[in-house]
Amino acid sequence: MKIGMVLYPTFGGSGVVGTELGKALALKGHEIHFITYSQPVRLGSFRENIFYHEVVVSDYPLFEFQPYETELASKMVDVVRFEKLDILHVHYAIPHASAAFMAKQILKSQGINIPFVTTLHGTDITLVGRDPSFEPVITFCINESDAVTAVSESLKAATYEHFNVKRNIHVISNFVVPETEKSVFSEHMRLKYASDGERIVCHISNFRKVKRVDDVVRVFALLNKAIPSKLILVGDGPERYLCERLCREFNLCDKVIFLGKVRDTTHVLEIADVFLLPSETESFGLAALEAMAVGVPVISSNTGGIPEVNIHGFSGYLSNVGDVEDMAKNMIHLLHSDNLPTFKINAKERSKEFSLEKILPLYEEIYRNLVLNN
Ligand code: GMT
Repeated sequence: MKIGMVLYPTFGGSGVVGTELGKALALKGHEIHFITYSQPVRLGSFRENIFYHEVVVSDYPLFEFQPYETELASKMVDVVRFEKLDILHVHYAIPHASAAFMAKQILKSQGINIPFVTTLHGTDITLVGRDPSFEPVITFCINESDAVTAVSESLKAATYEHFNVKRNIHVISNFVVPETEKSVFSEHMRLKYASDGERIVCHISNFRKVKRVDDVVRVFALLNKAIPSKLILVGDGPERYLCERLCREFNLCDKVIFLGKVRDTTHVLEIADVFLLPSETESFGLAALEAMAVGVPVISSNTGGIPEVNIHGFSGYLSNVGDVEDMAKNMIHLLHSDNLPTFKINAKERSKEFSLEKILPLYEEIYRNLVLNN
């Protein structure tokens, strides 16, 4: 099939899922056309069956706000027509689903019928989408999509709860991609960040409020009183400053390492002992799954879709949002040398439930049904 994949090209989870899905489909022989405003970070180098169409946004002086949605819809029309696409798959409802709807109507007027699939990822429903200024458009686009998928049961339930949506929503979980590169774990690398006997805690996010990065520092402060350890923080965003301030306040500057944005996080995760995700809300928690896939257990909040990924007492532990004492207590228990090896094995085992081989055919089946019935 010829598939147009529309996504955010940045470090966000929805862009990662869309890019990895496109790459995996291309490997299976499908022709994938990525449509977005900049090259997706996970796209990597030249590959067979992959094409990238950049949406260039005009900066005409009249526009105080650039009309990205209009340019995106026009680009979709162009790519569908001239590359003869069979289907469009848009990741994250805002504004991708409404742009796809617009493109579909334009193409219809030209005698071309193109189905589109919308994948809901999280904040498009739980935070941004619920904003009354977006709600009517989101509701309409979800109802008008030819198929809708959500990355967890929890996100599906949230969609029915907050929007006037009656249609079927397929739950297709996020997935982990098997490593193509060889592991680079080395004791030498680990010793650069933590001395012998110290544990390494890792957190990866976009440092937005919803991630509660201050809780990451608070949990680490409690842990560090009991177990000598280091905290590696990957990513950047609006709450980083707050995080840095807290580290100074708690006198932890020599124990916390801010790496900033990292393209391939696997190599950082390989030297970690535990991953910490205390989010306020999380539709799935792809970062946690990626940690588990390299054998790193997870201490997390029990919100949204996280309990569908992290199993309490098996691949890690879950606590109520904001309960930093409980998270620290669980982390101390998990990091004990009698427990850690089992949790590491379990985390990896659990991640296998989300293997690419299990998930990819579910998307292909949706595409096939729509294309055959088009
Ligand atoms: O976590 C973010 O803020 C980024 C956001 C995105 O849309 O790029 O992530 C959401 O989608 C990911 C991929 O499906 C999920 O794993 C994340 O849980 C979800 N984030 C939230 O729900 C906060």
